[in-house]
Amino acid sequence: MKFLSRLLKRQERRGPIAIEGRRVFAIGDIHGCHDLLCGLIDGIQADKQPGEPDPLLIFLGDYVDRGPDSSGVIERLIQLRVDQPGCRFLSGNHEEAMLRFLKDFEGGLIWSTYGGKATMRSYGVEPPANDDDVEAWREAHALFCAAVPETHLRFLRGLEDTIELGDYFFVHAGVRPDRPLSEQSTRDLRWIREPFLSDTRRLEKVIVHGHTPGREPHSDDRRIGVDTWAYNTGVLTAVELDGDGRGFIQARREADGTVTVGFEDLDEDAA
Ligand SMILES: [Mn+2]
Repeated sequence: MKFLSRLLKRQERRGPIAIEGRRVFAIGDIHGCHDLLCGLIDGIQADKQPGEPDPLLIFLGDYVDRGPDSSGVIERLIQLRVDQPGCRFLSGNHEEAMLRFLKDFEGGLIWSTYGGKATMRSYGVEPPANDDDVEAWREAHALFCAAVPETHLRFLRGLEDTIELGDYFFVHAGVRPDRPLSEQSTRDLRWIREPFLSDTRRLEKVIVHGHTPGREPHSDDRRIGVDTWAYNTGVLTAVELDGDGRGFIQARREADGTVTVGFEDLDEDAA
């Protein structure tokens, strides 16, 4: 009986699980920080134990814009999919905006105001100095379209909107709390902030997301937010889901430009 009661207690305390027997890492908004992405991937790989299956890597979107090397980030992610088949990639609102610009430059011009210029430079195209110079923009647009490789376009067009694993639901931005997870709009999944962030109702699954930056990652029984504003703070964060345990791994750019990686476990109560 003692054994049974202990077993029941254990079951009661069991938290949400993504995949039994395999670690899952969900990586937050990279925004052109190629060095932090490489550091984080190396850190995750170095932590792999002998005999352990490859962890599943889920990228939460916003690979491009603002930071210096969006093109390098996409190239690294494409390579990663070759090295570690099974990695999964969500679309952020910034990938949506970049694709829109590639398709329709006038409709997509707004993209240049929220980080797109840095992305153009990473592909070797200098954006016009004057935002109102439509002819210069038309020219830059043509150069940019020619500069983005077909492999990058295929990657951007193949991104997912949601990933469901066990008790977890992975999205870029969040979900509308009064609507079932199966009936969310693409717009909300990629753009929502409130009422998702502050709502207190439990959702069908724990939502893992990026999009809204904070100095520290967020973790409670409704949601895990891992956007730590990499292009601004120099810290890129991923959450590690290991059984019903939860922790964070961070790649940090030091003052001398080197990148260090550290793990941080959350105790069960905090999780
Ligand atoms: Mn975003």
